[in-house]
Amino acid sequence: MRILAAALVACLMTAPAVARSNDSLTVHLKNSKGQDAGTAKFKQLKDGRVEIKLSLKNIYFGEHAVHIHEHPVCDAPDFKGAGGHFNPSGREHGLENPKGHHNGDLPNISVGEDHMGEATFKVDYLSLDPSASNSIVANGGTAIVIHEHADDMKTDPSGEAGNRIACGVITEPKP
Ligand SMILES: [Cu+2]
Repeated sequence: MRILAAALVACLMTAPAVARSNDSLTVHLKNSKGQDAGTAKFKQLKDGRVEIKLSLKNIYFGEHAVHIHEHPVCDAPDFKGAGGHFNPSGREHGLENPKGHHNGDLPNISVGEDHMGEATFKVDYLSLDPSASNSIVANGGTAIVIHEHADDMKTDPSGEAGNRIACGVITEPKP
């Protein structure tokens, strides 16, 4: 009986982390012309970080800023509806900012002459848990935005990254 109770407790403790439907989600991006711009796969890791695996296409050659923006809206061609950077922690912009940085700041991605780019980031300042204060799926969600230029990692609030050239809405997957 005691063994059974212990097993049950172990089960209850581990179940939510593996059984939640929102431990991972795939976001489809579109570019300003409405073309398929690839995917961003988000995964809540066991260590509390979120992994973001980008696989981009139909994006022009060069280094591009990648941000999470505050509204779950991707309105081509300018994607202004996505609003400003996702920033529940109320910090200034830039991964190299000594005062911290927006929750939506991510490293740049390098896109090749074939207009494709791959990158994987792991960050501890985002969450897929809808009840977390830094959740990217709470309140209807957020958006992942690719910019025309690289982020300089310091200029507040935009990182001087220029226009928005691709976007994907991040929402909680339906069970
Ligand atoms: Cu941005």
